[in-house]
Amino acid sequence: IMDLNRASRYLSYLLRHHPEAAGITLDAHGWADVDQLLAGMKKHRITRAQLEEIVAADQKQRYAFDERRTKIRANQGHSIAVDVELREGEPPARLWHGSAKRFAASIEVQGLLPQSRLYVHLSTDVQTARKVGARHGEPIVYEIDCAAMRRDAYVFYLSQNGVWLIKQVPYRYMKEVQER
Ligand code: HQG
Repeated sequence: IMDLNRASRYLSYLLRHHPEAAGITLDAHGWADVDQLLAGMKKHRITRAQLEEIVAADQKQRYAFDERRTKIRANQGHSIAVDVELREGEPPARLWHGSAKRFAASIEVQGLLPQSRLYVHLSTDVQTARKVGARHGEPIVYEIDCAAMRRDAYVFYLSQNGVWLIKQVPYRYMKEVQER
């Protein structure tokens, strides 16, 4: 299990950020050839069956096979410019974003920006947002007024694995959630 966990993290790294590390390329829609990927995963050798297991067991459903199951891609989270054919969606009235306190001053000026990724990632509850933020340091959580953003014609996307994504969030739609 532990080994597959590490292989899964490496898979994220390859399929979202650095396919060249396995000597492979992604097509315009983010797809990698499964055989080439397996052959290129020299640091974490896994079998086709183990790859299937990682994809099926992934808690966040981060990966998807194409219909013929010859190609695989990450559903979201990329830093490289691929078009994973995100659908636009009508978000709930409020969503949350978890960050680190050390980014707060910058966020108050710039709002939320995708930084190294293609989109800003939003969470559907405060607890999840706090966990995401804690990956970067002492967490800070913001509530996003999605209803107001929709009235102002901002477009939200929902990834295949249910993550809300947006290009940016100006600070005027954000409110810090006081921890209790
Ligand atoms: C921050 C995981 C300064 C932003 C998680 C975040 C997530 C700013 C950091 C997913 C800023 C970027 C994504 C600004 C935003 N000034 N800092 N103007 N705007 N930031 O890792 O949201 O397990 O790229 O708040 O669950 O932390 O990998 O984004 O702290 O859903 O599938 O810049 O990754 O999912 O960090 O995480 P990241 P994230 P997986």
